[in-house]
Amino acid sequence: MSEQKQRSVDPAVLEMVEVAAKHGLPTIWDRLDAQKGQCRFGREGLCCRMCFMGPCRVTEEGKGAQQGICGATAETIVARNLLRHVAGGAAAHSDHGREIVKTLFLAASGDSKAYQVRSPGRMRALAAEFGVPLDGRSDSDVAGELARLFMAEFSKQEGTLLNLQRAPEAQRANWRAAGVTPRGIDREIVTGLHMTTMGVDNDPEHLLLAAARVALADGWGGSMIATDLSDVLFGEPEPLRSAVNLGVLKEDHVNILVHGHEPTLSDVIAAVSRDPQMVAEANAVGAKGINLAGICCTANEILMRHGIPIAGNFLQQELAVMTGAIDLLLVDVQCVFPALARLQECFHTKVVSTSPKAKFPGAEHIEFHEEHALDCARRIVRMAIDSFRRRDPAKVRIPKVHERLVAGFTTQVVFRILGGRYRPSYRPLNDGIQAGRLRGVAGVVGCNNPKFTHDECHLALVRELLRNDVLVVQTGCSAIACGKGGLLAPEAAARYAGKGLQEICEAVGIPPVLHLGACVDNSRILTACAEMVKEGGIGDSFDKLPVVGAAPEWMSEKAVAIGMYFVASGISVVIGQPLPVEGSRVVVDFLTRKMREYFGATWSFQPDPIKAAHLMIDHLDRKRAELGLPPPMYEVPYAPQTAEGTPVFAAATVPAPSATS
Ligand code: NFS
Ligand code: SF4
Repeated sequence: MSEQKQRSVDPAVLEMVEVAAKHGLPTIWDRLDAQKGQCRFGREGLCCRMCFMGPCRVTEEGKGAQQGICGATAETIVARNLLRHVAGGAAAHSDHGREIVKTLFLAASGDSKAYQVRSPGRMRALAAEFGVPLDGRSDSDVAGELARLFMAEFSKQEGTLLNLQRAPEAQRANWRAAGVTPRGIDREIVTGLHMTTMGVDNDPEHLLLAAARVALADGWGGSMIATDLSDVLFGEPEPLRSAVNLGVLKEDHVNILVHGHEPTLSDVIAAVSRDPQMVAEANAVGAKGINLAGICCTANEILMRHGIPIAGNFLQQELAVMTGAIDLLLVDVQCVFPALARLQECFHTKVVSTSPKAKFPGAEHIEFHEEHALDCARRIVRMAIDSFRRRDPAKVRIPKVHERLVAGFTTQVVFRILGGRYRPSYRPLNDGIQAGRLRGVAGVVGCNNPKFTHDECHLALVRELLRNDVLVVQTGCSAIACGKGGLLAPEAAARYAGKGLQEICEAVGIPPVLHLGACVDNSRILTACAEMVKEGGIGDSFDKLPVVGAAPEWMSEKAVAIGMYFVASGISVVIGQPLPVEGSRVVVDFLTRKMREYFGATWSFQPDPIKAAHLMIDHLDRKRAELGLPPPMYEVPYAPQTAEGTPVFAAATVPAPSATS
């Protein structure tokens, strides 16, 4: 039990880990144990497999080879590997963005029942921003031109990305000076990969700057396009209430779990599962209805736009199936455990893969094509209904754990909620920071990683930030973690926030942690920062803003790309586990120090969440001092905290802060 306690701070997870043990089923934690003694060369970035004279393993000094067979040094190998990771992450986000643009084409053609422009207002605002003529043109006309404009961003051979015009001049000047202004998205990824192949680029700094350029093509390109056009197509999010954790599954309903990233399918499934005809078919097999829930970022997408509940984050995917209550698990791309399909041997759950890019042996593959979205969705929902009939009630065990949350914040929503309908503005936010009521803003994002106690770092870090009057914005699995921990509920401010942040939350009626969506929606943090700069008074470039980022439990290459585009955009980032670069002092020095000279920001590595929070708070205070802003308005009571000693979950067990503490 005590060993299991270390696996997660989420009681729903601990309950399911026992269920897994009872069934004799391995979980991600068991598979991690089976890898004990993970290779140090890999961890430190010192293993090279770029050609087949190798693989080569090197060390900077001491025992063993100090060069690869070709003569590549540790610093070259480490930098090359990092660039490859960034290219992988950027490719994932950007290919997702491309699918959204394709769907916008389809919506513009008017041939699709499933896809329409649900937010013409947002579309017209984007068109105006990018000089697409609007006068007398129909929505589909404008949608078509916008789709063409953004599709060209991927294959662009000349010129630089359109969205860069949203960045402050100081950032654009930094990029020009460093030679990292991103050109076409596909081009940057391909060029980056080319540079890493055997016998091309050997200069570590040059490789790392290329990594920054690839990452910027993700943040200001692929990811930002995915966010903007998803808002156009699927509707602009608005703050809404929902629920999170395995307790959202319903014993008496057909449960469909969507997992993955692209909203194109999950959005249609959300519509079809509410179709009265489908509900009637579910009733006919004895179910009270159809319950849709999500895992990972596709969950965040349909939460933001439809209020569909979230069953869990990254480390909960197989545990969700082990509840025995999932009739159908629908997956598309990214962050899907290959282990999932094997669970079909023990549970009735039907696993269905849908992306032409991702097949899972053992899963049924129903290739999803946007042109036939509704038919495809109906077929899948019917499969779920059929699967419900085979459910074994004896195996059903749904933890009675869930939390309420508010989500649906965007760069545009912040305008409205802060400034009101008649005077939408970032002024109140900037005022709050200027006066010191808010210390600053922190983006806390990213994955889970079984190397860390599940969710603990997210919760401990965010709670420490809140206590210190830092407004937190979130995406991805980190947002889900904090949702489960009760930090996204409206009453969280009274419970966890410092006095200044509490005042702001009460005045505006927001939780102290704003859920901005999926990981591609980290681009919302970039556009929100651009608005803060435009509003004025807290720094005229990103690197001057009292803003900081963190990914305490990251695991994905996508997280590396995200961190890199934040740092290259002037926003410092603190991550938990170090990047796989510790094998080279030159690379570590570049990331943690020298990047400041180029971009005004750096990476930091700090696995202890409380220490990480304090690094971030110190950073915000330094930025405030540099701007000549007053110190924070309210003193924060000293509370010695350690990661281990902090009760970070199960809100009921956490005493509300008393006035004297
Ligand atoms: Ni982001 Fe979303 Fe989660 Fe990590 Fe995976 S789901 S795109 S990569 S694990 S936060
Ligand atoms: Fe070894 Fe060089 Fe080939 Fe890498 S590129 S595997 S270091 S020989």
